[in-house]
Amino acid sequence: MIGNKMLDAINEQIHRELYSEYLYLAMAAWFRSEGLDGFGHFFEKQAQEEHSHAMKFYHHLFERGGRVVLKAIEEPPRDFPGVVEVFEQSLEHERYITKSIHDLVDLAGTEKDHASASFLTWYVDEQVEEEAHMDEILGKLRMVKGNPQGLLMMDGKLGARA
Ligand code: OFO
Repeated sequence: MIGNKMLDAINEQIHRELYSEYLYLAMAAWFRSEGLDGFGHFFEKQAQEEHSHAMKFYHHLFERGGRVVLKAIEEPPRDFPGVVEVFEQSLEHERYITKSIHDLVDLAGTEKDHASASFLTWYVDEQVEEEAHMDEILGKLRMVKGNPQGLLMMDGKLGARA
């Protein structure tokens, strides 16, 4: 059975992952409203991934005899200043999520919760990928420097995200 500290901390993490889903969906909606449907598609997929991250925690709590408590999800931004800024914000958000995962790993250590420590290794690895992915796209966008042709080429590429 999971301890109360870990239970509360994972419930907070479920909220963070669901907020991530909401944030990326807001970004997707903004891109689609700007006519960049490929970028929109990319962030819709990202939002789906965040949902699956939340659900993995959700099922973990039930497997450990814990109770899932869902909290209110705050409204994400409606508008974004530009394409590069969206990726800067996404990278910053992923770094924040990485820190929260590392804090959970630390808590699992102090609580001697070996089951959670083992479960969390998947998230530690996933966050390396999440940050690298956003960083890579950000790097390309900085190279493109708002050039419409380059932007449309990237829109086509990101629109193919499976
Ligand atoms: Fe769930 O990794 Fe992104 O936020």
